[in-house]
Parts: sequence; structure tokens; C-alpha cells
Amino acid sequence: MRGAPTILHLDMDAFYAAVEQAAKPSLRGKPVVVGGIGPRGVVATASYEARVFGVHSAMATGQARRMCPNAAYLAPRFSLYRQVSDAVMELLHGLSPLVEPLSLDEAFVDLEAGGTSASTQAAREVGERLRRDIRAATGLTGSVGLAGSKMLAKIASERAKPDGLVVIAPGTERELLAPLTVRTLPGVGPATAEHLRRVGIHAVGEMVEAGEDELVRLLGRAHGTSLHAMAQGLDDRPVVAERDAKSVSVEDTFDVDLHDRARVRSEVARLADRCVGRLRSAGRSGRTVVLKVRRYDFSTLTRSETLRGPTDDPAVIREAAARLIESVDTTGGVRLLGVGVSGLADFTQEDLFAQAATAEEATAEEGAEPVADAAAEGSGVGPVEEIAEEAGRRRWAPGHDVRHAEFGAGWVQGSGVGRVTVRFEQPWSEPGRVRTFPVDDPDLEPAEPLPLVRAEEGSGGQSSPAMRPKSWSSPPEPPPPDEASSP
Ligand code: DCP
Ligand code: MG
Repeated sequence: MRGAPTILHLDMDAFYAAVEQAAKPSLRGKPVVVGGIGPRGVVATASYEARVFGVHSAMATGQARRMCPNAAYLAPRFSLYRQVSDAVMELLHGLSPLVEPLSLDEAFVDLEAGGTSASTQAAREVGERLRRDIRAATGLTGSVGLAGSKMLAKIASERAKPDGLVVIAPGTERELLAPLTVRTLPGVGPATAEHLRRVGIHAVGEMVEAGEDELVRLLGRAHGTSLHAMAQGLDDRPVVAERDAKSVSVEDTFDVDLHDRARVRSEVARLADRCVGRLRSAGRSGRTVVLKVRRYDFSTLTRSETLRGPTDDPAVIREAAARLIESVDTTGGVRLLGVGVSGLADFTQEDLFAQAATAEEATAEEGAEPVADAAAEGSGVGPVEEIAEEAGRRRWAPGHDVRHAEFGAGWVQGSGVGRVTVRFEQPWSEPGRVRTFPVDDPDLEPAEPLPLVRAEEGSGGQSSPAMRPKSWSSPPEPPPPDEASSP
């Protein structure tokens, strides 16, 4: 535990939905839901305006539609989220060499390792500046937590939401944690919480009172001991930079579930090669190959194979991954595939067991809380009725980008009965008008996402191209759209 709040946790606010609102001026200040929009779709996230109606991540999209019928329901645009995430992570790397990303929109940063002086004042200033820089580079808001440990920094950013910064002064941890639910602690998932509930332990303070022996008896030695320490705010876990990680992995979520077994195999081979690329660029080799599969129903499983010695040979890793996928039933479809290698250079037998245990836990937890990353199935936004396009025809997923030969850049608001409705607006324009076209209109074509911030904007008029993905440039202004021909 540090004497100064120099561990920073950043979590972007309503990330996917905020990106969509930044990209689509007509949706700002309105309820927006991003997720699977087909019949078995699940909500990935909802804007704060939609959360008021009770809509939240991992809820069935059908239920969300009943609770909040007027929201815009959009299919995710993962490539754009990834680009925005890269820009944010680059800003974090400017603060310290020790940056540990947890997901696209979340990371820990060790400010002390980056030279910030060990004081509350200095840490707060760095945090506030970071929030301004993120807004300038991406147009989005992120919440920042600062504390003397990872656990408390994460709790602080949660309290700062949305669009805020909270510092937890070292020394106040135990008092602050006592009344919170046990689920606040890292490592307490639904199963552990249920275990504790059955013996009458609901709050963190009650875990401390129960004592270490009782927790060990209930949860086993490793888990019980570490949770007893966490409950008192004792958390010495270091921020681990990606290059020092014990494993390297890559994964892909597919816009449309993969059904074809041959395609699944070829994606696994491609991911194995990408994983080897990452492994080699870090100058490392590993011994355990891990395959991750998320199926159509969000059940997620991992399979691993441990080789006789560490390797970075693409053929060996590709073959191991290929053997692993053969043991997985993928009928019904695959949403996500991942390939990883663990047991890297500093491999010990102990690490291997620890990793195997973590993998099992992860499988259980992920099964319980599905990540919504379903995709672009033809559907409507608002009043426009859903109708699936026939195979082979172009699909116009709501929220996705299009370009019209005459009217320029816009996005699909909905499609159905042979028509597609497009709203012509850009991230930097006024809210735009909608027009409707036949689905096979030759003047209309799918397009790449536009950048959220134009090059001449950003940090107060100064251009900062490094913060923008390379592929982003300022497209020419399209002619202003005039009258709408449909809703
Ligand atoms: N996500 C997802 N499925 C989930 C949870 C999240 O696909 N079950 C995606 C969508 C989120 C992003 O990950 O935008 C980040 O997750 P967060 O938990 O940080 O949620 P948000 O950023 O959306 O909201 P908050 O402001 O609460 O952080
Ligand atoms: Mg977030």
C-alpha cells in the first residue's frame, strides 16, 4: 500500500454508446443502446440517458426495447472502438511506462513509475490533465480514480462516474470498504458471493470480522487469505505492463457469428499467427497454448495444451491451436475466438498451475455474465421495422457507415421492406436529415467510420496527429442534406 494515491484507474464512460453519440450528432443527449440487435441479441452497453429506463449491459435487447422503446438500437462498430481505444491508451503511455490495459476502455497506470511526485496534489493534477487530453483527442469523457492500490483506484473511478475524478486518500481504505458489498472486491464473483451470503457475510467489513481462518475454511487457503487482506484494503498487486505479462493473447469478435467450420479453423490459424507475431515482437516464447471460444449463446470456454518446451514457432502454435478447436462443439455459431500463449520466459511449474486455475475461474465467471458483442443483423432503429435481408444481398446494419454518391457520408438508421433509411451527418456537423433509398440503390455503399475529431480540432486548436489512428484523415465536407423523404 502506497502513502500517496499514485495508482490511476481510467474507465471511459458508457464507452461504445459514447463513441456512437460522438459520431452521430442527432443522438447526443438521447438514449442509445449498442449491442446485438437480432432476435437473440444482448446489450453491450447503454448511454446514461438509456440507463435511466433500467437498460444495462448483458440484458436481452428485446427486454431493453420494451423498457426503452425510443432509444436508438445500434450494431457495434468494433473497429472504431478499437481505434479510439488506441488513441486513449497512447495518452496513458505518455504518463508512465507502466500501463496495464484491462479492456478496450479501462486501464491502470502507475504514475510513480512515470515520475509523478508522490503527493495527492500532483496525482490529482495528472488525472485532471489526462481527462482534458482524452476529451481533446477523442471528444469523449473518461472517469479517473486515484488511490494507493489497484483495488481502491478502481473503486474510486467507479465513484467518479460519469465524467469525474475521485481520489481515495491512503489511510482511509478500511473505513471506506467496510459497508460495501463483498462483490466490490476483485476475485469475488457471483459464486463466491453466494458462498459468503449463506454464512451471513454481505459487506466487506463482515469479511474482516469473520477473520482469516474462517475465510480460509470457507474458500480455501489461497482465495481466503488474499480476500481477507483485500477486505482490509491491503493490496500490493503491481501494475503490470503488457510487455512483462505472463501471457500474450489476441482475440477477435465477429460482426456475424461464424457457422462454417472451415472458416472457424482458418480464423484460429490466423489468430495463432497474430499471437506469434506479438510473442516474437516481445522477444519471448511460451509453453502453453490457450484457445478461447465464445459461442452463439455467450457460453465461453477455454482449452489449453502444454508443450514439452517453450516455443515461438508459428507452425507448432498453429497446430496446437488447431488440435484444441477440434475438441470444441461450434454448431450454432461462434461469436469470438482467441488464441494465447502463456508460460512465457519466466515460466515455472507454479505459474502454470496458477494460470490453469485462473482460466477455469474465468470460464465460470464469463459464462455467468455474458459479454454482449453480438453483431450486425439487419434491424431497425426507432419506428423502422426489422427485416432480414436475404443471403447474398447487402445488409445495412443500423448505425453502420455509408456513403452516397450525391449526399455524402451518413449512417444507417434502419432498413426493412426493401428500403434503407440513412441519416446524413458527420461527427462535426449539425444533426442531419434522413433520406430513404431502395436497399440496392447503386449510389449507396458501405463506408469506413469517420474520425470523431477533425484534425484541426483537438487540444485547443493545436493539431496532434499522433493521437489519431493513422488511417484517420479529414474527409471533404459533403454537400448539406436537404429535405427528408421519410421519418
Ligand atoms: N461491454 C460489453 N458487454 C458487457 C460489458 C461491457 O460488450 N457485458 C463493452 C461495452 C462497453 C465497454 O465494453 O461500452 C466497456 O465496458 P464498461 O463496463 O466500462 O461499461 P461502459 O464503459 O459502457 O459504461 P461505464 O460508464 O459504466 O463504464
Ligand atoms: Mg467504461
